[in-house]
Amino acid sequence: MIVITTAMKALNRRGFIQLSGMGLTSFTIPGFIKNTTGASSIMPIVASTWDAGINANVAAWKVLSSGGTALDAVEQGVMVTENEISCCVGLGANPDRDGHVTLDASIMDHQYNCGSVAFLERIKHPISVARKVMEKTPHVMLVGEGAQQFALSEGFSLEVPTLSPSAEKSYKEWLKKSTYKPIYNTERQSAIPQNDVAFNAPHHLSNGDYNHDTIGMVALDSHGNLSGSCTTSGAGFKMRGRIGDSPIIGAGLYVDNEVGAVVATGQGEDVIRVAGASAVVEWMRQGKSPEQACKLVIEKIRRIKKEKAADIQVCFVAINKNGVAGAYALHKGFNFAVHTDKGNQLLEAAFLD
Ligand code: SD4
Repeated sequence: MIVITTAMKALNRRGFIQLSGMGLTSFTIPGFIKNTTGASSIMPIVASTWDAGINANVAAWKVLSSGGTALDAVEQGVMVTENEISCCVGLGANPDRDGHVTLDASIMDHQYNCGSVAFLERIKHPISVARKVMEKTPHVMLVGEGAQQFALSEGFSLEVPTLSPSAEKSYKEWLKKSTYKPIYNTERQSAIPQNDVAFNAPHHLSNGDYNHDTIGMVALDSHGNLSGSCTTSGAGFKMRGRIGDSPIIGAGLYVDNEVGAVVATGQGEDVIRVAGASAVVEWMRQGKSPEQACKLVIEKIRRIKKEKAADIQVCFVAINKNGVAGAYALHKGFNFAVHTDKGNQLLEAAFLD
């Protein structure tokens, strides 16, 4: 049984689902079900950010539905997005303002093990390097040249440092003005005008395909364990050396197997200043639903940012130990994808404004 806590309107041909009423967008499945032998088993669930989450969820679900671990699911899921050309994930993404693509990623399992990389260049799958940091080093985070050296020592290939055609086009366009003006929801396939490249990315790639942003994913497996992952090129045309929230454990990603798993997307600086993902987990520990917990932290960001909150977007996606998924955003326009045994659906997140 799937319960959507708000009336649901099935919308367009792409299978998009909008939850009306703006109030609630929790996606609930029973965490514990009885199998034929009468023993309890757990129904897996995976949730991820933005439109790109749909494809990523498919790969994650393959792992989850065959009894695999949430950790494998969240790695393999976001690798799909790292393999695609987009504005904001993987080597095809937009560069920093000096013309270099620098990638951030993090991963966390059900036992508080975590690993991350930041400011990593020329490596195709930063999420897998983050996992190696977690599993093979005594550290949690490696950055820049050191992270790249480690990746090479683990057998990852050094890719050519050329920009993808779409990134090159966007970069040249951006250089004309070189302004830093955040445009939120660039991740969304239809949210902003085509060819608007001010801070993040063009809405469409040069070949006409839709663009997307940071992919964050949280999953619960059939063993009852949670894990999460996040991978991004960060803010397009950022200052060289800038690192966002995505590789910061507790900010862009946090997993507490007693409670839930949370991932963030949007303006990383404002996620970091509230220890975003960790804060959402703590609200869930106090009994809030995933959506309520996300909302409470979004409200805090708005209190802190005051009128400047109008210029940024921040969004959280959370799942709890019972297999309930929820999300919340500062502004309209954030969507997230949830896959259960009932299918893979794109949901419209609730928002403050
Ligand atoms: C960052 N949080 O680097 C990332 C970017 C992002 O949707 O998620 N954009 O700040």
